[in-house]
Amino acid sequence: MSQVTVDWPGWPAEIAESYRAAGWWRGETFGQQLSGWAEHFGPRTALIDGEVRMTYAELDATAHRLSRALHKLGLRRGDRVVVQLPNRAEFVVLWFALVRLGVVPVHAMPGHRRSEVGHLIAQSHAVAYVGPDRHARFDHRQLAAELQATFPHLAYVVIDGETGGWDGFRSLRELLQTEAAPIDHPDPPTASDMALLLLSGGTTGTPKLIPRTHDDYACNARLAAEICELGPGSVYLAVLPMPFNFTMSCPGILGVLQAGGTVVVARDPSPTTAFRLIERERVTITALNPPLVPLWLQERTESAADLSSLELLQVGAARLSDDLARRIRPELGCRLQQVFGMAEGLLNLTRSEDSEELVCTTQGRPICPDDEVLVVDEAGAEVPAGEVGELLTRGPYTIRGYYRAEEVNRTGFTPDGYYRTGDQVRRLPSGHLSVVGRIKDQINRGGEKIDATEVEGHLAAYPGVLAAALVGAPDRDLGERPVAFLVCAGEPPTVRAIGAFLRDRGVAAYKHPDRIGTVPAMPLTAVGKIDKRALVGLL
Ligand code: J2J
Repeated sequence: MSQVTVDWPGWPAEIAESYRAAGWWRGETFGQQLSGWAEHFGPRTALIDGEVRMTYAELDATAHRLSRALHKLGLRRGDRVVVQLPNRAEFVVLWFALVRLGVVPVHAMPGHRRSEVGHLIAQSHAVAYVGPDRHARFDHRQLAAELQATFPHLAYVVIDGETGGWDGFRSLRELLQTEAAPIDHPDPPTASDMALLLLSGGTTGTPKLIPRTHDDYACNARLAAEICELGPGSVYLAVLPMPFNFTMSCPGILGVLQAGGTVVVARDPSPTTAFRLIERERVTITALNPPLVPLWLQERTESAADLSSLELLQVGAARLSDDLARRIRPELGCRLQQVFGMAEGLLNLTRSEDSEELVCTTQGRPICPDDEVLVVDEAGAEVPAGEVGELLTRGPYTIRGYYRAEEVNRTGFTPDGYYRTGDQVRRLPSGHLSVVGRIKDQINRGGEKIDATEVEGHLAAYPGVLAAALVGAPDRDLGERPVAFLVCAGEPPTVRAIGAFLRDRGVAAYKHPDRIGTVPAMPLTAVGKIDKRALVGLL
């Protein structure tokens, strides 16, 4: 019997039972976990953001207070709320306040604009949007007003900062200060409920939402924390965006908190800020994407900051070159851990006991003994050991299907529940995976994923563009950059003109092509698809 809900396919009942019996799923919601942490670690520091320092007891009490205020506002178990906050303590407090109510945060990235946030709201049928007032020279109140005009179901807008006189917008600060009465008829979530919705990197042109349950997400964070040997003395610096799965739970914020450690917020990802915070707060672990690594190595040669507390540097989200990997320990004086993860679930980590060679040349191995991994050829048959194929996976924290996406789920997963990652890997006898390529139509811009089909849809709307294809051009700093190939009637547009056009359409800046190429006609493959390999060959 399959545990099927209308919105998303869960795990088959007997498999779910086996995950519970094995102890991967512990039946505790994040609200219950936070209460438990507050009991165990009460006076210890949970969260540091600039001059703000919160103990576990304070984090728990503040999240409780905000839960009550949000309930009073009208939010109820099962509602979805799009959260778009840059790195700050309020993100953590709000996240726990929502999940404790059973309200589902939909994780938007700070760089997302009208197109992306609008899709998230439409797809999740969100009732609320929470954003900053302004961030990175962008006014999120203006965006929220446009969104409310477009989506009648978007009943509430909550702004962290000045509401600026917009009609009906609520201030997060005021909600945090509200002393609302205890909730009359509480309707708390259960651990098998969807706790949050993450955004997939996408390949199909329409964004896909990833439903993660309390049970499976807690398993993800806890196992990662165990492998990273986290404890009450661990201090984690959140450099990458906090809503990113890597920063949230690999082990990230949730892994550190369940171990009784401290999360330190970096409000910007610059190495200068990070080095200052590492020295000041005696940070022991942090996580970067590959483009930040050379910046850190450079800063190390110029900065007198004391990094001696830093034990572990995690790097993931895109392929780290073996050469850069080998420089980390000698130049930064800390251990490297490679991280190959995905918001859909499966997480691979290198281990402290791994040889230097494995740590520098592979992307780790799965964190759970019940993670099932297959490496298959185009026909779906397993390839011989050591050969390259597509990675398929299922396990206790890997989804069985996207949220409200029945059609995509039919092709994105095998009939027996494996997620087709679209990543090409080689598996070593030790179980370590080496990521060698990708068969999905996605560009990985230094860790930021771009759905080629989605951007092509926008480009095709540019006046005079007859056909458009977005490809990844190899790049020394970012690994890949997006390049648009266009077939044009008349004069081709400039990169600037395309950038302005995409900005007007509300497309996040990281998706804008860095270069434009023109072709008289798109090269086609034997089956009549655009031959992207041939286009990359033209670069
Ligand atoms: C090569 N490609 C990688 C790596 C991810 C931890 C870390 C990263 C993510 C993430 C994450 C890679 N080498 N080390 O969710 O928990 C590419 C693969 C993968 C896709 C997933 C986490 N690490 N990738 O990056 O959902 O192509 O998650 O399928 O954003 O990133 O992207 P995303």
